[in-house]
Amino acid sequence: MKDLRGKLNSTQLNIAVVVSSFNAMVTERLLEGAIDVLKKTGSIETEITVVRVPGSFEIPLATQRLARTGKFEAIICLGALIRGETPHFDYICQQTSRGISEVALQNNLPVTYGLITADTVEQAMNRAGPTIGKLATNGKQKYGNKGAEAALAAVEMANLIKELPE
Ligand code: DLZ
Repeated sequence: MKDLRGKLNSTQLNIAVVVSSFNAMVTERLLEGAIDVLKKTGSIETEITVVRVPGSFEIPLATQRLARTGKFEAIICLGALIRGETPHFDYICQQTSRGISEVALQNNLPVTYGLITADTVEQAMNRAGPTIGKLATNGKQKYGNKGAEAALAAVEMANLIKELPE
């Protein structure tokens, strides 16, 4: 029996992070969480590329351009969509999510989803909490950090995909 699972080891993996500047108070914390995980799993600074886009809607295009370079083993997408008074939120959420999954499938590349979709800023901030190392010291974390989770998934998938048939 084969039981395949990607290692949580990012040594010598080139990984890009595409992060939206909209709701930066949330997305900067997601970025911090993602970088923290990459460093803890073995990445060095020169192997990490951070690309900033204006809003979540722009994430798929930037991700596609990076994917097409063939230089990255995985791409982590980070954004924070917070519901307003109009249906704008729903359109951006749908298109962004669809775009991100299309880039992954069309480029045969692990592209992970570190976007928060929330009704309030408070809900979003709760999901962009201190990362695992810091959790141990304050014990208050309830909902985790979606950036850290997306980074872990990217590392695991980058290693797993090497083991899977083309
Ligand atoms: C316009 C907009 C709105 C209303 N809300 C968000 C949001 O909650 N999160 C986010 O990442 N981006 C938002 N944007 C910006 C769009 O993603 C996009 O940048 C603009 O519509 C320009 O294409």
